[in-house]
Amino acid sequence: MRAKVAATRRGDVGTRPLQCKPFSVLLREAVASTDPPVVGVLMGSSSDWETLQHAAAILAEFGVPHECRVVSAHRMPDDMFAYAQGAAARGLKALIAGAGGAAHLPGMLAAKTVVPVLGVPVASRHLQGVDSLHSIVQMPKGVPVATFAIGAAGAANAALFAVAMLANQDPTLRSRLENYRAAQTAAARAMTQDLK
Ligand code: RP5
Repeated sequence: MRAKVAATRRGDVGTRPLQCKPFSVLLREAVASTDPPVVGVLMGSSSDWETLQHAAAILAEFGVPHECRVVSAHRMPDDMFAYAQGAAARGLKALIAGAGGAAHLPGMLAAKTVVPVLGVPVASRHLQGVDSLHSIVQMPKGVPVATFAIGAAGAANAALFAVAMLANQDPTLRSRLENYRAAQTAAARAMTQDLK
């Protein structure tokens, strides 16, 4: 049991090990995937990758085809609008969008597509991401952005949420998600033993 718990803490869940690769390799693989992406992982800057790579890692673990792009709301607004406007036609089922500071990216993407947008507040230097959180979560009525926790946990949970949405139509994915949850539960139950 302890070996299984240790494995789970290392990142092994379900029947397959989580990928533990350098950011650069993971990003290159995600971008280079030949399968049509069903999830877009978007960020306002490459400096957000440290956070958003946790979303990409989860999608890779579950075998969900995805693409990772820098699409800045304020530095490349035309590109951002073009991406959002083409998302549904390209077969994207969810957009995970992370940004920091006055984080417009998730809300502006949502303004230009009906594909669900999952917002990830990136921790900012001066306000530790509280500014990002408020910017993303406080969407006025009519254009929702599902908002997650600040930082890596939020990025991972946004990806798990995307997996859960896709699993509604995909029994294989649902089974993987159930295995993931079961492994997590087993790890938590075994934690008491480690206190002794
Ligand atoms: C936002 O500004 C990005 O999402 C990033 O979190 C923040 C800082 O960007 P850089 O100055 O690091 O490029 O647009």
